Amino acid sequence: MSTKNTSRRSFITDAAKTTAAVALSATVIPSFANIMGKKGQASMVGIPYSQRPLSYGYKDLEAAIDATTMEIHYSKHAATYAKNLNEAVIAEKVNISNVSLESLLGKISKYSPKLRNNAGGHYNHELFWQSMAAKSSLKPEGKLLAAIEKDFGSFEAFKTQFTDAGKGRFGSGWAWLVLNNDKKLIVGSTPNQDNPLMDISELKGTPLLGLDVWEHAYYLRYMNKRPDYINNWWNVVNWDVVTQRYNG
Ligand code: MN3
Repeated sequence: MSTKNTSRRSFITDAAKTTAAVALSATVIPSFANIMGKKGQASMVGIPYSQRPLSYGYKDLEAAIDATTMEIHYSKHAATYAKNLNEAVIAEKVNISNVSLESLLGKISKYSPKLRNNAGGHYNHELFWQSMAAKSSLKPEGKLLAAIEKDFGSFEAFKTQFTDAGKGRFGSGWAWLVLNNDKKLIVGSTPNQDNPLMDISELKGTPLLGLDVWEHAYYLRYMNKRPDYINNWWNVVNWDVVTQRYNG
């Protein structure tokens, strides 16, 4: 009884420390590029996974997503994935100073469902926020455009395939543009918070663009009309960032 209480108390203390560290690091460090940035390497020992600040305001994506949805999605849903990921890496004794988030995802089958869901949830949302911009060029240029035209026939054909992947994902999940191991661009989807970096995923490769098709991402404005959400979402895709990922 007393042992149980002690371990529970120490867990709560650890969790409180994590929460404090998140709050502290959010105040002190202006950008978390170093957390997920350079191939996800957490560069400072002891700093847990955190959300990067958005590069736009909640209202700025109104062409596709209303401000309330953005606020709840970023500050509640996605924040919870980051918080739960931090809890899970502590509980499962993952040394995040040694392991990038990407490589953790690559061997996610070794860990608990909590770690899988929240590592995926954190990675996917960070990628999603960065994949959008208030002003979109509406299509890529250069080498990425050429590759899309080569692998899908045309940019419009790619958009149709990607849209269909998002529409066709049963229940909750993500649609993806992925560079596979043969350096070919492919489109697909994953369930829940899985992603193409995970060893358990059928769709495999480097994610270049991801679309959240969970109802929490669109229901306030679009209700049951997921296709309308996807069609409008093309108006806020940040092709500069997607191109950087492709070139990288
Ligand atoms: Mn979401």
